[in-house]
Amino acid sequence: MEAYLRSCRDVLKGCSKNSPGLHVVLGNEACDMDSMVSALTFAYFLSKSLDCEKMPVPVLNIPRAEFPLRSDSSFLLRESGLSQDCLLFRDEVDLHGLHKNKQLMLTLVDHNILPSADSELEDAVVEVIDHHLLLRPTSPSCPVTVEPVGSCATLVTERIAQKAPEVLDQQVAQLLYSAIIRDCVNMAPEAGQVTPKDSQYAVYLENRFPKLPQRGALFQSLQNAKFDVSGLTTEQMLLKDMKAVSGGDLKLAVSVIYMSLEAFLQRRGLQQDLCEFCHNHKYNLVVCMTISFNDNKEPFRQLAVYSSSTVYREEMSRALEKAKNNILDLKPMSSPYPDVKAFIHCNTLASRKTVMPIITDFLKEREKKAYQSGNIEDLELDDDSNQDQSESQQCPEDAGIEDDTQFPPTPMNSLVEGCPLDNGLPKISPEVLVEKVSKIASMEDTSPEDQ
Ligand SMILES: [Mn+2]
Repeated sequence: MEAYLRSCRDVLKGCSKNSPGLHVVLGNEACDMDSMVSALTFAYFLSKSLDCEKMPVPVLNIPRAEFPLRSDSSFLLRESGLSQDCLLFRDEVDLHGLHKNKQLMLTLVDHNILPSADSELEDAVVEVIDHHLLLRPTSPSCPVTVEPVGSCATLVTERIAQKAPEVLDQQVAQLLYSAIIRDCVNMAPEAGQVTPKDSQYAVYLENRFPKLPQRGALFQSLQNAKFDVSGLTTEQMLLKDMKAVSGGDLKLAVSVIYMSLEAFLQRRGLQQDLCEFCHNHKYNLVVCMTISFNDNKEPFRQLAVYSSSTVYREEMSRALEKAKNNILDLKPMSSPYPDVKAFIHCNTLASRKTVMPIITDFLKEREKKAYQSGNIEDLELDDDSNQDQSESQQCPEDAGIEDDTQFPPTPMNSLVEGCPLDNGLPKISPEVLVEKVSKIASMEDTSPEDQ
């Protein structure tokens, strides 16, 4: 496999305007072990099994500089005898440029929809293999394999086992097996990730490759590598396993943090770190999902919502607390910081895969409301600024009030009815804002979703 991966780098180097181009296999932006393994092994499978005009190459969907933060993935690579020098990262391949020259085919693994920054690449997508909630409209030109299994690597194993079992060797099997064992939490049913198909293909790999490391020991070593956050800065911890989502005026980061929330909150200057993180990466909100293990090795989840804006923080917290069927079962816990709301996640089965749809629904709902009301409530009331002048920790950039100086986007209904803001922004006085906010609050109280 290493020879194949090295040849991918050579193909990229020799890729000129006249060459046929690349068939890129791309994992998701979190670039966790599952995404890395699925991209590497599926591209390798394609390279063996297709008479392909465009060379299949795996691309890891993060800049190379971020790879050391994926401590479990780099550990697995070392254990499998692969060098990270032979990998290709997102900042080393100009996907948009290739696409413009009609030199790109794209297979998505471990995600099924491209983030908005990549939406132009959509018509290059020729296949999808994933285990997340299907968000993609079906199209006859793009076969989609989406099943709610514990690991995307299970679906890749299935494909290879069915179509080209000879492609599996010890090294490829070790990559796939590790990703499955890790995502399915050592195949423990109580962790709620493993499905019968995951077990079926884990056993298939064990039977064909008896020299694979023993399950429990493998899981423990991957776990140790993953939780090895010693020496990371808060920013690196937030970036380590992060997904970004945005909608309307909100851009937020959802980070999984591998320690207890108490330990995380005890880091010195944490609120300041979060504030700087938001400023540097242009987020208004951070949701930190911590995972730690109790003495019985059972997972324990907690969650924190940070924003320097009280409105954003409260809205997001409320959306998570009120998520349908109380699926997260959040119980508030105390937080040493005014800008951080902390919760215990009583449903320990709910991972980020459960939390993300709640957040995207929340963003969609906010956008819908903003359109309906001509965006007035987007002018956020920053009540912090009146309260505590001594808050030197506050990042002024993150306070919402300066949004008032910008024109909000034209509401949809202006296309037919004329725009309520055609004459510019209404004069906003504090009284008007208070009235507006209380009106919104009372509307929300009677919303059918709340009952
Ligand atoms: Mn996955």
